[in-house]
Amino acid sequence: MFSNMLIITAFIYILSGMSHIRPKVILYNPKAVFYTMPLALIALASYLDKNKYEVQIIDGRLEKDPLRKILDSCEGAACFAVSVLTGAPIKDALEMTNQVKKHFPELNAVWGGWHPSLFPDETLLETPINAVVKGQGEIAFEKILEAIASNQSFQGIAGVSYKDKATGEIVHNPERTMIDINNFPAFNYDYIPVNAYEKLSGRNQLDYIASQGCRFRCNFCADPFMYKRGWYGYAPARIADELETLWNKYHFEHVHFQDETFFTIGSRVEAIAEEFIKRKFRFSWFATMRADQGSRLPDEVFAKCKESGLERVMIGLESGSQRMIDWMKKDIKISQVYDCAEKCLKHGISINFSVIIGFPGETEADMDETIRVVTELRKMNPEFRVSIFYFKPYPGNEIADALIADGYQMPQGINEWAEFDYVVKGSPWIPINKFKEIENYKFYQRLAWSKPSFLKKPIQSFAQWRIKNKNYFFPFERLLVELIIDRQKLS
Ligand code: B12
Ligand code: SF4
Repeated sequence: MFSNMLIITAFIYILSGMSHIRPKVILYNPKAVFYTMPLALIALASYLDKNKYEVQIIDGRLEKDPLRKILDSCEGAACFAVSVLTGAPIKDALEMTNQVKKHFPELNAVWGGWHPSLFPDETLLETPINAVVKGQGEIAFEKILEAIASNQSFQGIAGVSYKDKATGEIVHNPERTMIDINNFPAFNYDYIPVNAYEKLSGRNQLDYIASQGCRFRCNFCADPFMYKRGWYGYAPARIADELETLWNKYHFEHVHFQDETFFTIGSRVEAIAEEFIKRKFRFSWFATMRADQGSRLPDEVFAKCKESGLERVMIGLESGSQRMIDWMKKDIKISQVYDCAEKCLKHGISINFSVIIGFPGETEADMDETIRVVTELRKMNPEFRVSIFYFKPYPGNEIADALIADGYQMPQGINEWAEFDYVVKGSPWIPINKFKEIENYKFYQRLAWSKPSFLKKPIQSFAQWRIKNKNYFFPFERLLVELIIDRQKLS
């Protein structure tokens, strides 16, 4: 009698345990050179019900042997899902997915994020994955997991393209309309080892995103394609509540807002700053600002932002030539850039300007104008830094489409996209002499307007003279610095 009872109890125990077995979902972030937190995967993980799914995030940038970890984790899993940006991350995503599919052919593999959203057909055709999620991922991914759990196909799940299991054909379900992110739960950073990112990035900072999308139409950017010019931002109190909870846990000294356009609504920014001040937050913060938004933002809001810890903003200047700015549909005026810079100067806020040179049709006069404007901005404050990039067409925008129509050869297929490198030296649209001049300018502007010191003064004056006269004859300062950097790399 007693042994029967024991068996029944054990049986009930096993059954109740089984009812708690949750499908395992493995989310992978491919290797990359920078160490921002994998916010896309945190967004997906946080949206899924913890009682229903056992979610694990694996970041290729943190693991010594990511493949081993993935294969161990995929044992018995319901889905292996990867977030993929265009370029090098594709290579790692592909290698890991191929291995997963080799070891677990029946396991559903899903890719989402910017690259698969731009190229769903190619991605499905040339990889062993089962489905692609396009655009905002939270709901579509949950629906995929529900379909897997009930052994259904992905038919009809908005925002998903998939390979039909029976025919192998690619099926595109209708697009999913982006919804307000205020409907989604707070990001659960417990899914990642927050301290490990701090160590790698060298700064005790938290990556956080307070909005999704962008309302603008710049024709070199993939955002209008991805989010169809939609934008949603968290309510100010929510941002403050979440950051307060996170600060009490992690004690970061800086928050890096990863939003495309943080300053979209001036009154919202003001309310965010007021919340930070009211709660006496002790961290500093960084965010992106469009020059038109900054020039419209009242002085007292700049002052509140500064008081609340705003340290630096990132402004996409793109070009100093108004003709080029208009051509790229940036919808800003150079006067707004200066206006914005003046306000930041007044309130002690630093700026990173980002500039792109070498657009198709850009003349040398346009390039000279960019250099002139950059020089003016650099002179205003050593803390106004400028990064100059060379234009390279990347997918999902009007410029790329026009170039393709004109016969420009973009990478063909997933393997060529994996080799695609955004950070290039030069552009087919820049004459070689101009390229050399810009490379010299990039070096000397840093020297000429870095923080002055008594010892640096003569070298700085000489650098300023070189820039003014476009005289880069025998650039010994540059050669010396490059030699030291090369030596350091070798040692
Ligand atoms: C942080 C960041 C990075 C990080 C990487 C982030 C990471 N995954 O580890 C670093 C610094 C490495 C990086 C590098 C670059 N980046 Co970047 N980056 C960003 C940034 C600012 C934030 C990304 C983010 O976390 N967003 C927050 C999450 C919640 O949104 P999301 O990524 O869109 O994710 C949602 C959906 O896409 C989807 N989703 C995403 N992944 C997945 C996966 C699955 C399985 C599913 C179902 C859904 C899904 O669901 C998510 C929730 O809704 C974005 C701009 C932005 N604000 O999004 C640019 C952005 C993604 N980067 C971009 C670019 C151009 C670059 C660089 C080229 C910059 C440069 N000049 O070097 C490099 C290139 C990368 C490379 N090829 O090596 C472009 C897009 C490029 C592209 N086609 O892939 C963006 C959009 C900026 C822009 N407007 O141009 N970047
Ligand atoms: S460049 Fe910036 S402002 Fe322009 S569309 Fe892209 S995200 Fe929006």
